[in-house]
Amino acid sequence: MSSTEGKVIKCKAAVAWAKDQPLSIEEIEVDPPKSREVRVKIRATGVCHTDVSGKRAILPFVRFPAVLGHEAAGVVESVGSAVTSFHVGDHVLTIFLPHCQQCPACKSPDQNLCEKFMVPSESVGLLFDGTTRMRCNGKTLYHFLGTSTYSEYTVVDESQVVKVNKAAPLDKISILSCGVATGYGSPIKICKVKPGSTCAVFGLGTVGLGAVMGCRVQGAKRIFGIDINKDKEEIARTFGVTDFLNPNDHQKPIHEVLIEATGGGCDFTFECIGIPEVLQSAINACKTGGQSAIVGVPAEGKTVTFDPYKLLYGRVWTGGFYGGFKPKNDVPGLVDDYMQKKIMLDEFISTTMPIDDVNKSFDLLLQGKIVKAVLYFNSGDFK
Ligand code: CXF
Ligand code: ZN
Repeated sequence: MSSTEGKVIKCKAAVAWAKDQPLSIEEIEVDPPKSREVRVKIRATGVCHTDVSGKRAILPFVRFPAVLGHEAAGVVESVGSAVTSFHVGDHVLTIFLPHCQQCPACKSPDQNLCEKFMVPSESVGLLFDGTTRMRCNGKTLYHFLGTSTYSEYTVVDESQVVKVNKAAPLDKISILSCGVATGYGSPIKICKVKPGSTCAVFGLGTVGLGAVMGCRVQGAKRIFGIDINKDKEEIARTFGVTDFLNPNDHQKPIHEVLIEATGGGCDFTFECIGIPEVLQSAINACKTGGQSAIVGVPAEGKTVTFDPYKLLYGRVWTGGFYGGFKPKNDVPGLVDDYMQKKIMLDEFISTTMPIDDVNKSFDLLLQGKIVKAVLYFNSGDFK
């Protein structure tokens, strides 16, 4: 039993008071977990584009004032009365995609879209019982994606935490909580890339580099990496890109360049940004019978137009959240793969900084200067 169990905890958090405002470092109050919840001490939390999009309110999943952050690793501080599968001191990742293990999707081996993920708009920012666990100066703070990891302590439903190997470094494995797994799983679980394939990955941020890593693990022969930031070439090659293309260096649309370079199109393409024109380009770059996966998340309300003949000629347009992984089944194995050096994680992390620098990390990400920033609350943890 921890000394804080059952009590309200006062701790540091980055609060997004309103759309487009810089986050503000505050002392907040965090309630104890209710019966099927877990209170986690966050040790490391990654900065994902979805957090930046949350701040800008271009996704439908945010209600202000909010505690953003969803990609994190931490230690269980206390558990609710009905929680049996977590104990104080367990090392966990928080995951935006619930895994209730009871709904039809969770029971199916081929689907990961837990029905708890389908939050009606009136429930945005609330935990599953329709209430919140955080306040600042008497004001209610809303949760983000059920996780809110830009707080030193957070309360999460038991379906949104996964127990992992205690020997694994929390700062490194925190990034398996969203971006890396989202990219890495897409060639493995969503498209099931075949050995010898030709693949193209559009957008070489964390998700795109994760997808490159997945293509390589599946035995792809040729992996095109596409990004308008020329500085991405070097890191992309370390992850397995064989051919780097910068659309700004070409007169023709990039899908035509790909069709020419491959003699007819790619077997698999992955759009890892969420821009409608790029989504079109990715389906256009597939050969007949090829597959294109939507992995990046477009802003709310964006639509794509496409030529139906692309699909009549046997192309498959697919997509999915969290790389098709089922969190409780797959995440412990991903952590173990990292420990056994079967997957890279360190190479994604460009900078590790205190939570106080959260706004700086958002700016660096938007400017394309970093791949992944990991934030921490206690300087002693990773020094
Ligand atoms: C997002 C995808 C859209 C729903 C919220 C989470 N994934 C990762 O950032
Ligand atoms: Zn994310």
